[in-house]
Amino acid sequence: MELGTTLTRFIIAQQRKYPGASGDFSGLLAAIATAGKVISHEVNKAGLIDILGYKGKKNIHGEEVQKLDDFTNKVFMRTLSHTGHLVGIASEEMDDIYQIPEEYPKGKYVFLMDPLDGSSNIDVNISIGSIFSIYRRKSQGPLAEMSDFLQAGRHQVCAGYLIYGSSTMLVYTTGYGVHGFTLDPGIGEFLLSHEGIQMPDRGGIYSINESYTSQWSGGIKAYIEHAKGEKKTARYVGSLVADFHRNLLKGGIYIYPGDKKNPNGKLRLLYEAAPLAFIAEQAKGYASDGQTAMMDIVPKSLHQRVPLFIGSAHDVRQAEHYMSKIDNPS
Ligand code: P6P
Repeated sequence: MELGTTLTRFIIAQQRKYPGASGDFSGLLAAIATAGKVISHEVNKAGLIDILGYKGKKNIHGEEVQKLDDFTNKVFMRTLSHTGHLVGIASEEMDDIYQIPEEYPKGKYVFLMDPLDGSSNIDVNISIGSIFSIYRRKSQGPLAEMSDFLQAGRHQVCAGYLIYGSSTMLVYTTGYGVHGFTLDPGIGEFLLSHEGIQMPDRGGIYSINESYTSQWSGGIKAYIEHAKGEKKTARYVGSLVADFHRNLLKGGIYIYPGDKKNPNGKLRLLYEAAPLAFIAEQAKGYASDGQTAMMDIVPKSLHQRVPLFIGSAHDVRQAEHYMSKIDNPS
């Protein structure tokens, strides 16, 4: 498709090209795009209308100030609840699953999200993002059930992220490649800017927080030394979506490992690691927890954490090799 194609036109063309591609996603992706536009608008002027900070503060309009995480969560909930495609929603910002209200039409999918990842970076003007994942429900009844959400990443039907940076982009996959759309705020449209994104098999970048070196396993220490020996450069923004997006386009590996204190690391399986793993694999990259393919891990709980190794396939496999050789010698 020619660059500059609108998101809507691209989705319709995809449906024609791939009979398996469901038309349901056009409604869902349109709602996600709408949420992305609203959030982008707020994020880009956050410093002005003081929507940063914590609940209980009043802004210049005397309105209750919401944490940006709460604000973005509400924006997604409002735009997605009415689509008629969902039966339930899960979010990093909500302890339990949310049932689509009786008065709204319900559908056959469940939606999971980290509505605003990296929000601590917003007040220093560093790119942040929203990550989402969509599964077909397994249950049949009137209400969503936990089993609809606790599915391995391999069963995702759609995954993507919005990145609010020098420009706002929507990047997603429905299993037919990875495609990126850049928001033209002048016309309020997401326009095709990156069709069929493919991640280089080897990258020149490693992303990890080296302040935790003393807590790493011997295998991770050895791999990072190897990466330095290969002259990979260090890039770590402190915002997963920003680090992932750069590595997706340029090649590289992002690692958030488990350690002695937090054996499962910090990142969430269902709405951070699994959706980005779907994108990585669709872009010829790879993701694992250091041993098992991220897409094959069956979640046991909604907010389960998992170590994350994601990016260029060769680089992730090499990190796994160092860990199996040093941390788990057979
Ligand atoms: P640390 C942000 O809080 C986040 O979830 C990711 O976006 C980011 O990569 C990571 O945590 C940063 O964590 O421990 O390195 O500050």
